Amino acid sequence: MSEQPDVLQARLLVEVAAAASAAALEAIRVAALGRNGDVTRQMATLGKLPPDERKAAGQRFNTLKERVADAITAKAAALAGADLEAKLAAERLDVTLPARPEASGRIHPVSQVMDELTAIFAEMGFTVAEGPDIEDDFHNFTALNIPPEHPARQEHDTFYFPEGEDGSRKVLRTHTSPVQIRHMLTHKPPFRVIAPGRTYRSDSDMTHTPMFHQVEGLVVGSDIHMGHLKGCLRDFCEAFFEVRDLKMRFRPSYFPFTAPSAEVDIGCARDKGQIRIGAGEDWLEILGCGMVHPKVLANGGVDPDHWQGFAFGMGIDRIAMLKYGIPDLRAFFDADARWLGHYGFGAEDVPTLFGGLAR
Ligand code: 2NM
Repeated sequence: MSEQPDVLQARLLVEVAAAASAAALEAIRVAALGRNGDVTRQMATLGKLPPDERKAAGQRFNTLKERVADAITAKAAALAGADLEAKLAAERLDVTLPARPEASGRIHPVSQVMDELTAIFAEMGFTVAEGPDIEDDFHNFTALNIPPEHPARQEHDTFYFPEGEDGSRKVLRTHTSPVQIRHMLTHKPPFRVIAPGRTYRSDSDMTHTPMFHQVEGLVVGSDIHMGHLKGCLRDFCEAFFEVRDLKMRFRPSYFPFTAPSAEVDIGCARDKGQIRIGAGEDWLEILGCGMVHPKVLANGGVDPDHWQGFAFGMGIDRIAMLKYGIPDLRAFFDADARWLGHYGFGAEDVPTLFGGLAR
């Protein structure tokens, strides 16, 4: 015995209204309007009615079907909205909370000093260049005017890789100069770049670690001369050590890749093992520099008849120790959380020239 259309419609609308999920609503739709659903089956019997009743009954079922279908559509939309509201409520975040209040990580002095010197040189128009730690003989030595039998290859205490199939041996770069060679080979002058990064020499004692950090700089332009070199390095040292009218001296020196070459000392005072920069009568060597050798420019694809350049290099670990009074180099690479807690820097204190290099 089937239900009267009014009763059927009322029951279905109540069921639709009570559906608690999209899945329950779909089950109701199938049970009512599906191929074997209550509405579909009843409509299939309309043909058996006498012709005068058939039309009115058919219209009645069509409205019933429309109302139930509309109710289902509206309910589906309401359920989807409710699902989204529930998901949003479950994933609610308070974006005004402080960022990871439990974080206690510190920035390593080497990273801090790299950020500081990058900020200073960026202000002077330098960009940062990078290259591989594993280098070939050409970029690490030959292009830098260090021929195969040159003593610098031994002096540099190079870490060599095993011979490759072609008999050549890769090296762990002994300085960041190969980055500058790569930059010259891929860029047209004029340019100013610094190359900070890891470097490697087989040397380990109180003041040397087999891996250490260097920054080198290269400026190539027309009519570049020693005066530019001296002005650039004075500006850098005064900004980095935060000393005005810093006492500096340039001593003649030798590097295969520069001519003339110089080593730079800054004025300091030493008392009881403590070093004060920018005061006193002592000197402290902090960097090497020079005018890039014409052969090195040519090896980098830069025409030495049209362009000149100056270059410099310094040890980052060493200047970090000097600036921040860190006594033992070897502690730099011990990954000791207490050491880092003491000598490290806050991640939010990003060095800038206007906001201060270090707080
Ligand atoms: C130093 C001292 C003097 C230097 C030279 C070059 C290059 F690639 F342009 F030839 N880069 N760095 C250089 C010059 C490095 O370090 C003590």
